[in-house]
Amino acid sequence: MPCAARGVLRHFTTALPLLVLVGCAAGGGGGATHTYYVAAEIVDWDYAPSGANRITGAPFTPLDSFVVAPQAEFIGRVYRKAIYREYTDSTFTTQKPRAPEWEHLGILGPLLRGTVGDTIRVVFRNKADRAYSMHPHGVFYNKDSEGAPYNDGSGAGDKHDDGVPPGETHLYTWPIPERAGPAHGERSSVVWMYHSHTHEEQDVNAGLIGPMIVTAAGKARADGTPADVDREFVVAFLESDENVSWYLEHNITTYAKQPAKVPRMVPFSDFHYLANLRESLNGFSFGHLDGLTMRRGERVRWYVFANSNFEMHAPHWHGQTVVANHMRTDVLSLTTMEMVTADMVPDNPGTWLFHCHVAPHQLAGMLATFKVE
Ligand SMILES: [Cu+2]
Repeated sequence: MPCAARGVLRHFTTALPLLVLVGCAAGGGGGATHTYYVAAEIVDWDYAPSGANRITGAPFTPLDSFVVAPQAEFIGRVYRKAIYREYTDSTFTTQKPRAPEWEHLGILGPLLRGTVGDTIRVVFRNKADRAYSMHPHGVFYNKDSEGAPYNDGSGAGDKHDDGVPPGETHLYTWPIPERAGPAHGERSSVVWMYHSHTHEEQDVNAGLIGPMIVTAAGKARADGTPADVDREFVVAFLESDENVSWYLEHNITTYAKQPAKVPRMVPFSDFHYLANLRESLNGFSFGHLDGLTMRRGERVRWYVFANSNFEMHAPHWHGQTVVANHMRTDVLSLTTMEMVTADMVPDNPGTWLFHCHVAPHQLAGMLATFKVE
């Protein structure tokens, strides 16, 4: 048993000592347990921090401005959101710094990782202002680790995970069986998501979503990364519908210059509604996603996924091709909550556009660049 975190603890409040939980990440498969300390917390998130259009290299145009500049009836580029962040231990006092190669995760929660046969355990602390949860895709969970409330007949002891109240802590346990790893003939690793599912629509649009990578048994390095890959990137094509975020009213009253003039409960076709559909890559619009840097000839694996609205994205790489779904292409098809793995061996140095090919999404800023050195 490689990790002291193995035990019978299921859920507990902050009042109980957590000293028995010791972080570990033995890696490499064969029954290791990986313990992560993840908090939900409130941030004021800037979708375009430089204040300029980094794709055009020019100031925002009047057309861009309704999504980037606070105006009488529009919120601008900063929104209050709830996001997942990783901490070093069960005291939840020190955020774990992101490794440079993972800074591009942006608004996404921490990367959780395991190999088939391992177990992922998440000590979840709700540092936000309302009940949230962690619901994983792909991996195995019992009812105390599903993170979703519905009429499933589970008893009171299996409900705490459904919506962890502010200030409380829950231990989610997610074994990684064979069926959570790559299928026969697939690549050496696959991507899954986790997200809050207490009120799925509002929670995910508020920002509570993150990635998880599972590597096939026998195909991982000691740190869990797939041994046949040099560089991994995770990019979420996120249409964040801020109209259904829990923080819409806060954002209107805080950021719109004349909150009283902002119409509430407008139909989907209304411009006020469209202006709150934030199209981003990992929470960054108009070229603000940094860190997509690789070298020519490296074996690069891209994991992409979409958010939970009427998503219809077409991730497109300029200057290179990828292999995905046993097919060579440079444009993927990505619908709601779809997760796709694509491999690239970049052969063409330079700075290249990486964007959604859906025209309205481009107009709203769903563009980034990547760099091949
Ligand atoms: Cu799109």
